[in-house]
Amino acid sequence: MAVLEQLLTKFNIGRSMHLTLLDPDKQSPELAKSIAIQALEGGTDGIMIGGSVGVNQENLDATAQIIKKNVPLPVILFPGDITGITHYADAVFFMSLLNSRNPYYITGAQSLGAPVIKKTGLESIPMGYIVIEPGGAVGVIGDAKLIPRNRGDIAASYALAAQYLGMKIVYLESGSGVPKYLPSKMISQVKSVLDIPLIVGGGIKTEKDALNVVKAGADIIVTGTLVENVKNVKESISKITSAIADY
Ligand code: 1GP
Repeated sequence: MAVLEQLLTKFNIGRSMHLTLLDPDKQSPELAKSIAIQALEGGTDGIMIGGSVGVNQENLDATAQIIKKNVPLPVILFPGDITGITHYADAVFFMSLLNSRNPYYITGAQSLGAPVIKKTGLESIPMGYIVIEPGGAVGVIGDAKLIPRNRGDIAASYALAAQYLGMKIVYLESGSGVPKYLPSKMISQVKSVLDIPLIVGGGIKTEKDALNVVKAGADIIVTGTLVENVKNVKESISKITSAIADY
């Protein structure tokens, strides 16, 4: 089954999902494999691979290849730039940073990356990417006109525009490793206008955070920094997936 179809299957029956984000710049491919295996055992629904800084073809290929070979989960690329593409994955979030000031991050990188993706045969999943304060590395690198955390209405307008532009998923991002995940009010305002799945990421560290984000309306949550920092990945992911299992 195609990756989007798998995500939509759970979305359509009203079940929340968890994706584990691995940045190839942050650990060796071997360690990434071990984290991904533990995340699988902890109940994650898929592995995302990408990062804003330091991703190159070598570490990306090696990370995606070893995970694809050893972990029976969808492997989805989350490219920070055109360097984020490898044929070893299953799919790519073909994302446009909708609130960037720089057209490169809205359609420029996409036009450069599209022919490369076509050659790889990767499934391309059109995604509207919206960066909220504080924004982390992607806010700086993607030249985002950061949306204030108390302006869920503005985030919702961008999200609805994404849906009307034909994108299949919306990703609300507050930045990797930020101190606090997005406010519930903003998440629910965005959710209320959408018919497509809503991904929320940035600063989700505990099962309580995860539950709050899902209760507010996220269909899919992403955790990245967490798996880089904890000793027992399986246990940490398992706490999160169990906490959100009934939503
Ligand atoms: C980054 O939203 C993701 O794009 C994950 O954020 O690293 O804070 O989990 P964290």
